[in-house]
Amino acid sequence: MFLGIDSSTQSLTGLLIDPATGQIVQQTSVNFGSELPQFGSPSGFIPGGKDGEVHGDPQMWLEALDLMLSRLSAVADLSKVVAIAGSGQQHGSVYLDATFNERLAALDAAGTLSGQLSPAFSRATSPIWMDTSTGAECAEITAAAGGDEMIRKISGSAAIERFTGPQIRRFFKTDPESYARTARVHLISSFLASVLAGKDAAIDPGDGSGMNLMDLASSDWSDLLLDATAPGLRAKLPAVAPTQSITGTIAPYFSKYGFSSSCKVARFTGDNPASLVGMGATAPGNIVISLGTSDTFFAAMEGPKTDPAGFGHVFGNPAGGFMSLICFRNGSLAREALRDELGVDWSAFDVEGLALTAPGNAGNRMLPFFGPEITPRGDFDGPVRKGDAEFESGANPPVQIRALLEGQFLNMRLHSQWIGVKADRIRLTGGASQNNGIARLVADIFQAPVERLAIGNSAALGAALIAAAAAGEDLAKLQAVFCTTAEDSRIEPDRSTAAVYDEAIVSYAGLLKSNPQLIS
Ligand code: ADP
Ligand code: XUL
Repeated sequence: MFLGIDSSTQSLTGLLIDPATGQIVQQTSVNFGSELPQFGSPSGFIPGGKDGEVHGDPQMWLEALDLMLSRLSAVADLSKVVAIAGSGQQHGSVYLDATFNERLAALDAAGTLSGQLSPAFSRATSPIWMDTSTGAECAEITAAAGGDEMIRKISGSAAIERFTGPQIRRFFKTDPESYARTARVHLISSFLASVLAGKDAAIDPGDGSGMNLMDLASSDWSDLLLDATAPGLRAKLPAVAPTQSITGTIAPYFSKYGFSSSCKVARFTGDNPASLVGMGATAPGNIVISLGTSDTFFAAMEGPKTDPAGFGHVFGNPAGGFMSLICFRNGSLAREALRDELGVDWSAFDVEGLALTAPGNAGNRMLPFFGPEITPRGDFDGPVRKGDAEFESGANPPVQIRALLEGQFLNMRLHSQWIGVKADRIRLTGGASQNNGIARLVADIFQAPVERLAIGNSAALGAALIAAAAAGEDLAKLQAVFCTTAEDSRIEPDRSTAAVYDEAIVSYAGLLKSNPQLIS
């Protein structure tokens, strides 16, 4: 069997596959907010950060790993696991002092991970992808590296607030002593891989390309970008190594969950690159839309093409080559905010709720941003509504809901045009993908068929497939078995709505342009 672990924004999941039978053997999740309330992170991050700061608690991720493995070991024989791989929410970083390696090597099964490793944190909390506090650092890095286009060409992305390089620079500026004490900066993915292997793990190109530090062409750190970011940074970073490769064997600590001492720990990657694998989309042809805490839009890419507007990214594709990715911060969090504001449940967002209104929403439009947005960049503190008086006053729930959802997917269509491929087929994943009303709307707005896979957690599945591939199994063959679409899951677009949405995208773009909260 192979184990995939996904440490996402709101939960940590373990998923076991058996390639011999083509079955998912078990999957189990730990929800950070509800199951680990002692960390005060109801949505997976520490609320109330100032000036755009959003941090998570690395102790919480360690507790969740112990808890998930103890649960999994109660229902599955983990001695049969040949290899483990994993994925983490991207861009988030963990800061460790010089004792980290010794502590990893000395892990005692009688204690807990967080109890034994927390003293090695040189920064108590970890900035995560929702953090927008590094505007000044992005400008400084851009100037020092020779401009926007240079950074984009080398790393695949302009300097981006949530990316790890700008976050590291901010730490260096605000707390230089702790930065100096930091011997290792890990991504969440490589941090968890290090813990499982009991030794320092490399970063893979899929997650490494989300740092504004890696040279896409060579898959190594760029000296120009390192120097523009913070002093002495190369020595603080792990190496970059291919996604389908092995870090080492599992640390003896984990024998308490039944793992064999020969179990391998493969490379960990970012949740989106892992999801590309788990959605069977590593070769060009499928576009994936993931509706998790954030909404993301991604696809395998023939060659590295960057977004001239600076919002989209090029990441390493775990199967080789590249992938495009665009991230929308106001994904499920905005849908949840409107749902709670209106006092309705998800059924109001589903087919029946949407049937109360017509495609195009009679011209009522919403900029669907309930908090800061990254695509496009803007300091929104609530949605912007434009339409008839009743709508603008916030009344009439069905019209509000359609305006939010149409706004989200028009915004996605508008900001994915730079990739230059017409979607032949969209594969939908993430928590909100099970909502049939939302799935239908995606098909109509993109005028492309939408499919959903039989398995919901594509990042954890992708990680399990990466583990198997790193141990020598054939990835494409495994994808053909595991990445199958659910029976009757295909939704064809309603062609009669094409003209409505072609018009809607123009009026949406106009509303966006005229908005003063947008940051250019
Ligand atoms: P992440 O991996 O980022 O933690 P998930 O992919 O697990 O997130 O998605 C979780 C989110 O999915 C929930 O927070 C919720 O907002 C959303 N969700 C779950 N069910 C529905 C539904 N039926 N309709 C719309 N959204 C839903
Ligand atoms: C991608 C991004 C998010 C996180 C959390 O660039 O910031 O999708 O990976 O899922």
